[in-house]
Amino acid sequence: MLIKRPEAIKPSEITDQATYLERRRFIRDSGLLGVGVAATLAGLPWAKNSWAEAPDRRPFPELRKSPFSIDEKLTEYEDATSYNNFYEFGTGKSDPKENAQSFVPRPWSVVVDGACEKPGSYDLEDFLRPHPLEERIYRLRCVEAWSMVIPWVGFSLGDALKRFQPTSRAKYVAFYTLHDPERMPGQKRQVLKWPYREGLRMDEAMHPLAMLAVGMYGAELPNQNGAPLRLVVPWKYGFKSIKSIVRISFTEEQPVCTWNQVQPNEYGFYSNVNPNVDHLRWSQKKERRIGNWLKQETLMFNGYAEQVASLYSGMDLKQYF
Ligand SMILES: Nc1nc2c(c(=O)[nH]1)N[C@H]1C(S)=C(S)[C@@H](COP(=O)(O)O)O[C@H]1N2
Ligand SMILES: [Mo]
Repeated sequence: MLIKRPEAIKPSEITDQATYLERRRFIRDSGLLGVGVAATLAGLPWAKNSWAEAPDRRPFPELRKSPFSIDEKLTEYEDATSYNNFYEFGTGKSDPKENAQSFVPRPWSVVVDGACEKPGSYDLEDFLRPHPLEERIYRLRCVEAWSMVIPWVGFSLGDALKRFQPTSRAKYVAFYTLHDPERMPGQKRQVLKWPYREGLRMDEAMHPLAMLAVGMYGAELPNQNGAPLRLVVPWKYGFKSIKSIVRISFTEEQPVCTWNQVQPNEYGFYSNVNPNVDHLRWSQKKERRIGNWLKQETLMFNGYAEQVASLYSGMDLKQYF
């Protein structure tokens, strides 16, 4: 199937900004926009997860819908793009949006190395080309006990990894964020050991739920959400979902992971969402869904237990937290 990535979209196919604003104005003037409008819009088939939620990014038309999607109310686009963790752009929740505006996530390449037959440095376009994009609505549970529901755009991580033909020595896969303090000003301070690094066991990485995302809400990723390429591992705490990836490395040993490196007694390598294993400093039993008043129960593996629990059978999840 031929997939149109933003680069391949003809201008005539894109609703331009003016038309978009016109449409938006029409919706507002006709009284649709207001209290509860997100719910209203979300209920309309043409508007559900529409790129109209992401006016500043180029849309991905004709996304296929993934059967992995959950049926829960989406977090408001505004919340998902202004309440972020992305320490490369500052440690406050509103810092990433503010400080990532001038970041240009192009040109971009991804180095693939380590235990594989096809290592190399790939232009982002070449890296993405073989993969049909789809929309997947996933829960995102931060270790800080808040959560969101986000419609990602991307594809299964495993489909990408297979192309590089990992060898039998590949037991883990490591991910690295761009390290460029001029473009990521938060890296001028040593709040973390840069670059941000994350990792998965090979079987976790190959699980179809693990995803590489290039967009959200039907359009390209905003910078603050990890443009142009990020990981999304919905059954793990949010910090495993590393942003702005420039290197993927197949390793024999368990890779160093940034938060685990900083506080190994608070942030484990696995970091599977688990209401029964408290953080050293707070309970993980409940979470605040951004946009809701009342807290809700946190689900085992963030609600993905049926799909992923078998990856950890026989493991003591209190020990391997
Ligand atoms: N490179 C990098 N990736 C990162 C982070 C970060 O600080 N740097 N924060 C993580 C954390 S703690 C969370 S909860 C999610 C937040 O993703 P979002 O801002 O898109 O919701 O990104 C994760 N990925
Ligand atoms: Mo997080």
